[in-house]
Amino acid sequence: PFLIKLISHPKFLSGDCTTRFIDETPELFELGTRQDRATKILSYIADVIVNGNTLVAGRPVATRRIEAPVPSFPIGQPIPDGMRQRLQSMGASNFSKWISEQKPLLLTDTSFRDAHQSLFATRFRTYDLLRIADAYAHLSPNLFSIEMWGGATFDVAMRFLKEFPWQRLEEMREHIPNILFQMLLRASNAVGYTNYPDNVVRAFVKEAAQSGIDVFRVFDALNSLENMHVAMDAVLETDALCEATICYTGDILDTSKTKYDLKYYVEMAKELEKTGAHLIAIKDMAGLCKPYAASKLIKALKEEVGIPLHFHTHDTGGTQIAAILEAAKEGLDIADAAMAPMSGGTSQPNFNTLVEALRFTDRDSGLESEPLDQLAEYWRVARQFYTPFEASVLPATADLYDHQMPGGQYTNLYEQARALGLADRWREVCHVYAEVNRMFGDIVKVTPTSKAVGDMALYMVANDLSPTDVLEGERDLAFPASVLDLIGGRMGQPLGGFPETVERRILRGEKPLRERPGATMPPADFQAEAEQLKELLGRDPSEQEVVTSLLYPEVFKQFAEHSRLYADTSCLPTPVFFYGLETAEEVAVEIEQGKTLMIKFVGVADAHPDGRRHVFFELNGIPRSVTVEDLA
Ligand code: 3PY
Ligand code: ZN
Repeated sequence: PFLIKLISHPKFLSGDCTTRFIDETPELFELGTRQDRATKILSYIADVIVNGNTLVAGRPVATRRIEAPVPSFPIGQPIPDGMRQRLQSMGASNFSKWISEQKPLLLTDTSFRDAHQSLFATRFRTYDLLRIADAYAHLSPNLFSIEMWGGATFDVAMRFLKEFPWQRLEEMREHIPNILFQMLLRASNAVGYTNYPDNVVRAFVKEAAQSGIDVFRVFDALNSLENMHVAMDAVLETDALCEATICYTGDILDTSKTKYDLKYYVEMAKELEKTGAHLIAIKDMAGLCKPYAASKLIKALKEEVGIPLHFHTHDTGGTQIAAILEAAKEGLDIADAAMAPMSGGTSQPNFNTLVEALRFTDRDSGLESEPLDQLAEYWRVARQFYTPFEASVLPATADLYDHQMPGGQYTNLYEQARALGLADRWREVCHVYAEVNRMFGDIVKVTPTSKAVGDMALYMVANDLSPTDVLEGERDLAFPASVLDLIGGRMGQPLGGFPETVERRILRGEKPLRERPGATMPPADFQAEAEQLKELLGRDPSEQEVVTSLLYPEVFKQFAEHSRLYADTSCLPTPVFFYGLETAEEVAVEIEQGKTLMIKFVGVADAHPDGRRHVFFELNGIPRSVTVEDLA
């Protein structure tokens, strides 16, 4: 292609064929890279056609192939200003005061993050998120925020969806300049499952704020304040809002329980306020904060702290829209909900009906329902692309309040149990999860501590172990790595510590860490990491890439390998990414803004004796073939 382009270039034809001409005519190379990218994308599609995508193998098939319609909005009209412009003009502290003065209940839409994390394993692709982005900017400028990054989205993007998570953030930002972007940050666990060195956490926060995050919801999985400071201080150095988070567990209505009582939460909120945080989140990750508990909690917090309160819950038990309404009555400032088709069950309560439930009351959100319903319709249809990941677990029974499993884990753990052949023993898994929690001293369970409790529960059920077998048995047991991390203190220290028998039996003589893990972790060497990445990528890495590789070295390496082989496959429509193309099907693939490839699948030849197959396409109307190895 380079030669064809060269000899057909007007300047070359006119006789100017010095080597300087080649140096000064970059488009010759551009075409080369573009064609290279096209070949890589074709290779990806060919591979999926021949070998399938392991991500969906053996799962229910999504049959929808055509795009989900997007709501219309006035084209060419400027994007209305929203909360983001207000934050930028007022600054974080004044904006926080402004929130406290608002009568309407402000609302966050979690559809872009927690809803799909909790309903179908975080599998929503950037492609489908971006398609609705412009409509959000135009139709719902008065949302408080969109929760759209962090939590599990970061690693799932690279690990399974083969996307660079920072690209999602930046592209969404380009399309939605007016609504606050919110992320979930696991304090020193950042967006991972284990504590990281302080300098990695700080660099991550700085990069995230620069790339477009406006609200950092910072929580620690054991509610350890000392573990939250590094991340929160880093947020406070940016212009973003620092939302200090209390994870809710137990039941404040049960006065026989004293570990996580009302006083515990009020004290924690007061401490968090002292840090200079702009907002406080009550993160009810398991949907345990029952309506009357929410009322009691918000009432007490409103009396004791001056900064706005943001309530996050999961509707696993089906009770939680009532919790939001009760909290709103007591002066809650902001609530989380998810677009109707992305709501309910292990996800957040229903945004659209919440808006109507508040209508004509003191806390009327003031949001119009019609545009929100149009946005909801998009999610209803786009969800059809994700049939393979739909969880088959049903809403929780009242045992939810005993096992206390977070919404994001509930569906995942069920899938893990099913994979181990334990689907019919799900109730037992839930029961053992509760027993593990009690055995570990009744801890806060949210990523990553919840993962350790879940891993332990599955391990015990699969091996028919009781707590007595674990604590008193003679057998040499190989506990899951996450359990060793948790009990070894490497996820931080729980209130009151772990029971000594548990430490002794699980750690078998290894001394647990008794202080903040980050305090003793050597700082990461960013320079050395950058040099290694230069070798891997064949170019200088970006700062985003360096911090990503420090967080997830192996996952990043595999993602880089995917990009080397197949270029950026995030531009493929979701049915094509999961299933390839059907014979004679043609799709338009925008590989960058304004550059679209028309790809038509023509057919596959029989396998060569060495197992390779030619796969035929038309690329922009011109026949092209690529060769793939048939792994069958
Ligand atoms: C996460 O950490 O990803 C969570 O959603 C916890 O609730
Ligand atoms: Zn959540």
